[in-house]
Amino acid sequence: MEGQARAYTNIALIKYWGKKDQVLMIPQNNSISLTLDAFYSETRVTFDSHLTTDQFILNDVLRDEKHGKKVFQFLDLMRQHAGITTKAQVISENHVPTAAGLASSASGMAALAGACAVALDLPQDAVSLSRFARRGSGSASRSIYGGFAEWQKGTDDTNSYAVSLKEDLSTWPLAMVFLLVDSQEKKISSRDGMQRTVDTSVFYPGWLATIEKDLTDMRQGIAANDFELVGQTMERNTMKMHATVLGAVPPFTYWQPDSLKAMQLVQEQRAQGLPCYFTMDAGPNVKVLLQQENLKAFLGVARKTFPEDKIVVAFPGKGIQLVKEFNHD
Ligand code: 2P0
Repeated sequence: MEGQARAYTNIALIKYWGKKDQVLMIPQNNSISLTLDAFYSETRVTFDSHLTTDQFILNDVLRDEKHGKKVFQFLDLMRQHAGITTKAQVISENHVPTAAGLASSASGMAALAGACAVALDLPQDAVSLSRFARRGSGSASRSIYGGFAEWQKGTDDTNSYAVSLKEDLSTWPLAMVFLLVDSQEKKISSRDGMQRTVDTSVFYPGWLATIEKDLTDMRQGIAANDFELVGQTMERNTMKMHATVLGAVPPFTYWQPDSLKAMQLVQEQRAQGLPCYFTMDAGPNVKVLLQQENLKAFLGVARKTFPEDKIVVAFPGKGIQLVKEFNHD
């Protein structure tokens, strides 16, 4: 009853921002992402009848009930699927570049879902894995696939899952540069932030009213390898997401002064003829989408404003990898 998986993180170009059902993790809108190679999670799970409690070890540290809550809840769900009560040990490693300060529930929960599916002999096709991963963390549903994926919101547990839009990007070399901004304030988690926004933001109806147009444009841009269309649509979508949180009660923002500096850098470069666009998630870091042919020029400029250790380059990544055979050394 052992399974192991590796999953890469993904960044949403069209954001998942709001749930319809907080238990089943049914989102308010479809989202579209790019899986990246720079950050990944490797997880091994062992269901063992000798264990009296679940154990979660992340990056060599045993996590307590509070810090392991999402993992333990996910194990309960997988046990239900398998019809067992056996406790499990989860050993997970997040591979994140030094000083990046990035944690990812997307790669972590996707890897855990894959490892559990192997260990419990549950279905391991992409749709089933995406459905399992979604229950751990919404964005994890998209990390099953390499390249571009779309999480189709669906209406219930069976039809809310991600599908691949374009896995092979060998004819369209893209890159994403992370400009890492230190957060001084206590973070509002994406889960709490999106719920407060759905419940209270006067701008949330505007988000929902315009999302279909963003999705249509993004799908068209990806299908046609149209960098401008993908970039413009991504940037306007992230700006709208961040506008909704200003209308929440009480209002909040994920931006820090250096986030604005990074956004300005991108817009200035674009005005000077270098095609690049930014996106931001539930935190202050800025992620810049580029074509690889412009990477060197962009990095040259970025290094004048941001220290080397605050710049991380990522390329499109692969889908989930399941490991069925174990080496017990
Ligand atoms: C996304 N984010 O599409 C959006 C954009 C943050 C901003 O998915 O509550 O950790 O576990 O489903 O997946 C981060 O939220 O939230 C996220 P839960 P999750 O990537």
